[in-house]
Amino acid sequence: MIDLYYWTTPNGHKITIFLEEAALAYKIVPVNISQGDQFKPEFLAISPNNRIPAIIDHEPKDGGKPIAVFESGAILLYLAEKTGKFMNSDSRRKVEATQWLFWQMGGLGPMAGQNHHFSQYAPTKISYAIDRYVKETNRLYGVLDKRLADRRFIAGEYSIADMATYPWIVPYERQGQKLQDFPHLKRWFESIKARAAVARAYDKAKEINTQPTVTEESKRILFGQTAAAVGR
Ligand SMILES: N[C@@H](CCC(=O)N[C@@H](CS)C(=O)NCC(=O)O)C(=O)O
Repeated sequence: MIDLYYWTTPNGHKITIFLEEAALAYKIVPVNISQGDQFKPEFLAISPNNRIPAIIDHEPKDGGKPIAVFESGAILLYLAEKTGKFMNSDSRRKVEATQWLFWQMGGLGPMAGQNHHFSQYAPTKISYAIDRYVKETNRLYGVLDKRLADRRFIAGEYSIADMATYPWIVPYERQGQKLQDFPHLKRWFESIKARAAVARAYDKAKEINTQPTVTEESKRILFGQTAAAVGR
């Protein structure tokens, strides 16, 4: 049994997608980041960066004590290694999936996140910042479109790289992007959306929360955090 510390955001969806695809037994522990649950000491003990997602695996492969993992990319790698699924063990094919997983973690996720922030949440509309992140998101969509021109999935076969990337394309309109500008990406996006496990993952989200995560009230909790947020 895996405990998934989760909220209904792109980084959270990555892990419900994996768990549904692999048909692993899991229990969702909601961490309502709009209300500040991410600062509770019991959550910080497993996720010191005060961010969802995190997991506790109560039945690790080595049969030892439970293992806690934070950072969605590390969780996907951990689960792929645990199950032997969604990441080929051949080192050449494995590096295809891992480099694109890191591309999502270090590029698409943070850039699209800043895009959302400056386009939608910042109290003042700073055109330089909006333009910078909308353009950088556009460049990253272009990179992905090119990558998908001659393969069905990002690493060739369906993998954790697709699971990490898909939830960050779902809000493409909010990112100022048009899927029709990226035909290969669009074809890939629709094929992932059509997967039953992906639909189940997004249905799970609706059971947990149907409200927007960022509201006028939650902005005070989510934005402007300093070291004091984690008790320093
Ligand atoms: N690099 C981290 C980012 C996680 C992240 O930013 N999580 C957001 C939700 S998508 C969060 O927990 N935010 C809480 C906060 O900002 O206090 C990962 O991929 O796990």
